[in-house]
Amino acid sequence: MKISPYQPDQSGMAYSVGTTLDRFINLKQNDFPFASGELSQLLRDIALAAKIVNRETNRAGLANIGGAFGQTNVQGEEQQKLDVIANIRFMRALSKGGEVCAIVSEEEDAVIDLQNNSGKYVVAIDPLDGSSNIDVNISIGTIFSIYRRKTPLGQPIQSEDIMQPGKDQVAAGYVLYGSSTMLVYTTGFGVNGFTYENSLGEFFLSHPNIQAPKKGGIYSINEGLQNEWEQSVKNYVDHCKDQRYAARYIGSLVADFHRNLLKGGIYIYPATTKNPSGKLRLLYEANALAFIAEQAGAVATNGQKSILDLSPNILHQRTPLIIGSERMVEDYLKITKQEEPSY
Ligand code: P6P
Repeated sequence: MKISPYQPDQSGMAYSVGTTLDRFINLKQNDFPFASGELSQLLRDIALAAKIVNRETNRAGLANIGGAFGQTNVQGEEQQKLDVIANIRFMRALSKGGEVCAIVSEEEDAVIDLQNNSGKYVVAIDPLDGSSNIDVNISIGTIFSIYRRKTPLGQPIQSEDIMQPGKDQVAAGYVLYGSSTMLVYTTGFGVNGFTYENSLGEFFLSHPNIQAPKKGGIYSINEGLQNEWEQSVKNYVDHCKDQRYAARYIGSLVADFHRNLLKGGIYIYPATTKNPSGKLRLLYEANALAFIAEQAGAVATNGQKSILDLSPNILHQRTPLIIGSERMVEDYLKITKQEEPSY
């Protein structure tokens, strides 16, 4: 039986694998009868910046833009040259695109007010996550969340427009600069993945309607920090070893998350003695991946609550992150006895 190249999505809309991102965005915009096209344009703006960062990343070793920038960011982390370049590229694309009023970036101490009081959207972004891997040619990524501003047009208000819980995201995604470059995103109607064709400068639909396996055999955690974990986390990792799960930890969140999303697995960055609130940031790392995870049938928690239900109190707030296949997160919660799973 000939297998149709057409894959019906959750809205029943049939589209072919190989559809360009631009055409897909237009098709999906039709799912929103009153859509003004502004979110569509914002997604295109992000894709444009991703293409540019992809080019910069691919030529880093040749263009002397690898290595350290010589400054530290608000996190106290040493900025790589590409961190700064990626931040500039996304800021510029979002500013010129005209749909955004404010940006929260891992690379910026404070909220960037774009002085665009007609912009309806707020973007929280980690322009280049895992950048310490750049110089050794290991996959890195961009992570982004999109919110509608809560206050009427005018200067955005941090407490209202910026500090929103993850459940209020209107879209979220990541770009994985790996053996191929992919953009994976959701607008709340499923998760779709697009692969970049360098020779054409286009993203093409390659992974329609991504569904995370309910079970998996991969666990991702930095076992070098074992002595900094609570005993309950050690108990879960021992469980993974008893189950003979594969240990896979790239040190690049987007790469670990993407593999676990497609193959089934769990990524854990728990509280440690050095980072008692966890290392990963709620606004521009955990929330976006949690939205994608839940849209793909997976789960994301801080050990006590769903990530998407956490209300941010500070801009660069950190959180423990346990994210991946539903049954594996369920086992984690049972074994660490931190929360009765409601899945
Ligand atoms: P550690 C990279 O700095 C990052 O934010 C994630 O991409 C990655 O999963 C994690 O931190 C690695 O942290 O402490 O294991 O080196």
